[in-house]
Amino acid sequence: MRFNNWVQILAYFSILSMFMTVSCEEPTPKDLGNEALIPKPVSIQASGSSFAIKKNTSIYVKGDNEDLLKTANYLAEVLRPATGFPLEIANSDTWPASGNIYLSLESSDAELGTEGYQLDITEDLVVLKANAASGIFRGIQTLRQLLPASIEAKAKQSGPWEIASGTIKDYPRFGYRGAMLDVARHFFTVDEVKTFIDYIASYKLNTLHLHLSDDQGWRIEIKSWPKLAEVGGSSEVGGGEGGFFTQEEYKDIIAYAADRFITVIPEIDMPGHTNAILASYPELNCSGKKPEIYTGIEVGFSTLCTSNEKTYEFIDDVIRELAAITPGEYLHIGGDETHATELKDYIPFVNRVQDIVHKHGKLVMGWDEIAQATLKKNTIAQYWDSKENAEKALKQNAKILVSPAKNIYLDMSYDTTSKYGLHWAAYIEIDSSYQWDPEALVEGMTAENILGIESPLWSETVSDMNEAEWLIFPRLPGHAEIGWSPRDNRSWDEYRIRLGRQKARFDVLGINYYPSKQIPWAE
Ligand code: TNX
Repeated sequence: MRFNNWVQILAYFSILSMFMTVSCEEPTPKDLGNEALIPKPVSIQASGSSFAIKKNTSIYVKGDNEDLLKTANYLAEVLRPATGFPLEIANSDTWPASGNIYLSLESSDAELGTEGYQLDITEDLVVLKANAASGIFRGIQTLRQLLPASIEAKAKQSGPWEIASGTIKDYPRFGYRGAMLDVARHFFTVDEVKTFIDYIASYKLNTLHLHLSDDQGWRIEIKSWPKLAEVGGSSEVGGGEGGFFTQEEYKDIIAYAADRFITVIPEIDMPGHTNAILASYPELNCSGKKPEIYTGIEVGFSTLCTSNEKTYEFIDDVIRELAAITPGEYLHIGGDETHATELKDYIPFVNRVQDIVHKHGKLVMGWDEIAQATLKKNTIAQYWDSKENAEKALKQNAKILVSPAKNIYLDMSYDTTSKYGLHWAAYIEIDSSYQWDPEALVEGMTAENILGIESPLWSETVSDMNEAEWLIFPRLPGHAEIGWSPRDNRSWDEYRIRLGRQKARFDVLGINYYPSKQIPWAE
């Protein structure tokens, strides 16, 4: 190009700059199919463009469903800190004007169930549809991951806040996707439990199992047996001060979880794992003697006195109080590793405790050993170790919650150099924590009799959430994908790359993750 004079040069550059301003307003081309989403959605159709959240973007909700409004508020709270935008919430019965986000419970797509969602992203609008607010909430987690990782920051960031365009249709493989936190071996504060809830919510899990009692500590206030918290709550592994949740604190945890469409299942482990109970109330010990408070990590040495009527009065009181403050349908009765209880005593004990739980209006969940007893209707056996017990449960037509220690235990070390974790079941690197399938473990254990999967985090070796994060991340996202995504869509070679691209999110959130060499961590 040749310019003959300054006027021409100026004219050229001013037209060019005008063009550039206009083109900056043009949506950035983006590929929805190449986003690093975990868990991987059921189907993605990319349309090659993008939507941008801007300072005047509002979140519109259709109708006045209270739960839907809650999800809109949650979305606004997720987006406000980093964008610095007001993201007002408004009501609209028709699709809003261009530039906005629309949440609607009018999906008319039965396949989505209660947790599925459809996300339609165009240059003009983001429309998130579901059959229930729980589906909208799960879809919001997808939306979060479609935004730059800096959206997770607590302070204002520069943006731009672009979301690749296209359509995602998504729903879970299993109806139950859980994680367990052992607050008994080491106590975790209410705030730490809430952080854990936020982590599991971001990967679309829907159940938090709280292991509230064990040899080393009792963690829930029971008004009719106050020494449980006073004495039983005063210890933990390693001799720390322990702690317990008051009933009000427990309700606060439940409400926080419910706002994230997560159900809490409390566990009172019995008849074994009960040293903290016996130290609080020695009359529940067959010897009547008060045992020493226990701060080690052995298992299988304690038992409630199964032949003493007082034991069942105790259990009745505890279950009654717990049932009254637990909205979920299940109570977990433990039942594992009862090496100090004879089988002839264990079986009638488990049978009787199931009746007590039913009397207080709840259903029973227990570790796989309970299948040695007669499982009552709707009792769930949690398979963690024994195939034989899983088979016994299946023979009784019980459903199984799948938590095989050597695949899914979050407390197993990664390898011999791991600073936290145990390794009695296995060393579990990221590949082996991802490459297994719930339906390929036990003969006859298939989708029809699998309730879902759960990742237990036992806390013998971790004393706070920062340490726990090192075991949780980066394995939990893979478990979430096993529970949510269709089996045939999963491949380790592709997954490890997607996981590596979550690094920026872990960093912004300040997560203390294990930087496995198996993963190509993206800078
Ligand atoms: C086995 S899993 C246990 C727990 C331990 C865990 C440590 C299960 C039902 N019982 O008491 O904390 O191993 O990995």
